[in-house]
Amino acid sequence: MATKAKASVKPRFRSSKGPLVGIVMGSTSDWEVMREAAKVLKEFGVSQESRALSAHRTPQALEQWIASCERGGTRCFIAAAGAAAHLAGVVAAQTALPVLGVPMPSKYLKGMDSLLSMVQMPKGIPVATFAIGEAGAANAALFAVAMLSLGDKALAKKLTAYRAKQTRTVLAARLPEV
Ligand code: RP5
Repeated sequence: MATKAKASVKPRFRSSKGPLVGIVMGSTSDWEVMREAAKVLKEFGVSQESRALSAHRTPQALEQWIASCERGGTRCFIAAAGAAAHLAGVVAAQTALPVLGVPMPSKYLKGMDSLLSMVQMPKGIPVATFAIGEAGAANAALFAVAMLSLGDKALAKKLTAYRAKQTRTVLAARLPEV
């Protein structure tokens, strides 16, 4: 089964044909976490396509999707998987575009299996691995925005504004009375 999330608002930052960022996850069960990445990209107006495709359950469809994203002008991939999380490594094996990996929480080992599977890529094929779960999903998207900002002043401005707003929110927060 494939999940395809489309932003209701037309993204401002997009490639000519395909999504700027391809988000792939090993299962539809990962979507609750990975929607945090899609939400961040939507907030920045960056075009994305989210798909549930598995390295072991749908290997051919995964390969075809990566190739079609590349043809469409995708600039990086965010890949999320749980347990023996080889998806990000398999994506990285098939593209020279940056691959940002997000380890999914897992039932028995709480995502430690996913994290170690993903972060311990052998030398030569890198996967930039983020935190387990929602924070990792959001940060992978913010990292993608930062990379895209290198060639896009308007997007860089939005990222600076986002960070400034976050700073203001933290400084304005008051702790509850004892
Ligand atoms: C991985 O196995 C997926 O990325 C998911 O995190 C995990 C469990 O998948 P389901 O059994 O819920 O489909 O491939």
